[in-house]
Amino acid sequence: MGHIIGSLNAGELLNNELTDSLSAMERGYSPLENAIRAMDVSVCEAFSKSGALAPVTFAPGDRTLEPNHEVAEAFPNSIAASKNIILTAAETMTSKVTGKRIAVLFSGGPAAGGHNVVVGLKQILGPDNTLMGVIAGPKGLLRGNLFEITDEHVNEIRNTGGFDFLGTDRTKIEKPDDIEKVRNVCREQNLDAIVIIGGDDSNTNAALLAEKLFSDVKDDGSGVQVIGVPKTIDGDLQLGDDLPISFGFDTATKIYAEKVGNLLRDTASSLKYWHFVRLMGRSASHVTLEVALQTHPTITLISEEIRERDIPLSEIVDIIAQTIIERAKKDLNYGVILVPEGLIEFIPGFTTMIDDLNDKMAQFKDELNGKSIREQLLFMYSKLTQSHGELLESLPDSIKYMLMADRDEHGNLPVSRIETEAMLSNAVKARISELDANVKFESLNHFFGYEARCGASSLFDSSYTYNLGATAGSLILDGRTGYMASLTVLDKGARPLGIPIASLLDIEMRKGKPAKVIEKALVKLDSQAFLYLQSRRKLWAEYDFSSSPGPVQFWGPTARQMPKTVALNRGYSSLDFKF
Ligand code: FBP
Repeated sequence: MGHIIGSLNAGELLNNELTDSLSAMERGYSPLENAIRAMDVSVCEAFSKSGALAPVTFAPGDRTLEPNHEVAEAFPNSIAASKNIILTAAETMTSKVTGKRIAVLFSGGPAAGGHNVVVGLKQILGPDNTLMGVIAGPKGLLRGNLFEITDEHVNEIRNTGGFDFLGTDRTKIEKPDDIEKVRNVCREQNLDAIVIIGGDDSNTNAALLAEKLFSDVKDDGSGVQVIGVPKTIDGDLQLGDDLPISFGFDTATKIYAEKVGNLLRDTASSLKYWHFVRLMGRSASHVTLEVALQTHPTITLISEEIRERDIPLSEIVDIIAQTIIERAKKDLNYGVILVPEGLIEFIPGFTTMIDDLNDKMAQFKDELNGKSIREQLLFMYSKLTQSHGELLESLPDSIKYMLMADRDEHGNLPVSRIETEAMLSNAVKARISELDANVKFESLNHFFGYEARCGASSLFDSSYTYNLGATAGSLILDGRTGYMASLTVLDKGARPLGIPIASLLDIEMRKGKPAKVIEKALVKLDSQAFLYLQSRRKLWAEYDFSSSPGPVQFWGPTARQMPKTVALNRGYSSLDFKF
């Protein structure tokens, strides 16, 4: 009898060149990945001045950050040490630092390039220091789940996407108990430093750990250094010229742009569908803006604009419906509409309703426990203000249910699971039939999210992250703590920086309580990237001006391109990174 998972005789397949190479691929070695592993990444001059890769020292630069007063009081050690000054790479390190034990972990959502942070870190630390990998993110750190990273590991993970080498999670390290656990792990493992590779919330973890482990961890009274590395496909961890972009953004947007470019081609070929595409990126619309600049879709919604210009849902729907009707007059019954993942949090009325909901869910946590979603909703309608209750009740069930979903440990709404694109396309359909029943409108909904976070790392992300790893390692060897590694002037050689993390914290409401967190960088309406979109939008809506950038390129004319939004916002004269 045939077996459901295979009936071939394994013996027949052995000793065959094709099956040998296929089974090699089963182990995760695709020929393309092997070729990418072998690729050289660019090293910025600071690390290669002496001819070989060497760490650098840091000195105070000319930029000072202004911390929130309340935050400054809660982070006395970090603020006193950094004086809120951004450090800049000074010289090649001449003294040899040896015997340090450093742990590295991934935190939050995966992003391409994380593996190369580990590679850069390992190589800059050299053979005289030990790099330990923490399994499964902050949770693994609390459990003391560590192993030594070897040169063989480095060869295996070089230039590959994903975080699967170590795994990741979203545990928030905050409570005194957690800090004590980390302190104990540091003692047991004899650690001198921890590197946290993560986004805004993970770097908030890093700031707190740096403060709490500043001194008195080891028997001689010394502390454990903590360094952050800016990661997130969302691109919402940026700080002007001092931190042009988080890593992972470039790869993710290039992958989304390929898919959106393909859809634009498909729809201009088949001439009959309107595609509503929601793009990952959480609250900020950087991902959507970047993909729009790469592909020129028919309509691009930008959450920040909707909030700032106070555009209600009915008007968003009207704008889309009118564009569809106008195009129908030219027989263009198709197009692509980009919707940022976190749009729902920015629509006037929804913002305050979601805040109210977050507060009440935290306040009535015990009462909600054990209730079904329907019961929870009924309970909530009466607890929210009348207008918020009515708004929540008016929404489609799928949206309501997701708005009631558990927040993550950092208090974030799981926007990746809220089908805003479906809500919009249904509303647009209804509006079109009110305005002009003769207009042909067929829509398809898409969510492009998890597909891109672990894609093969772009050349930009591979190079950027290798240098971020080398920067993090240099900060450690230079004795620094509480800094985030960064690189500036990506168009002119790139220079390593250390940004004092505590100086970035602000007060925000999370789970109904004020929390000290790194503020998410949102799309600015006066930024060059947004203004560029603004100047082209009408044209892209009226005619077909789409561009199909194709797959992520590792060789060829566009291989060295950085994100367009970064080049435009930083005023670089070319799209190519130069280091
Ligand atoms: P980070 O901020 O941790 O990098 O995560 C980004 C992200 O990919 C968001 O774009 C998305 O909304 C979220 O993670 C999804 O989270 P999860 O992986 O927990 O489903």
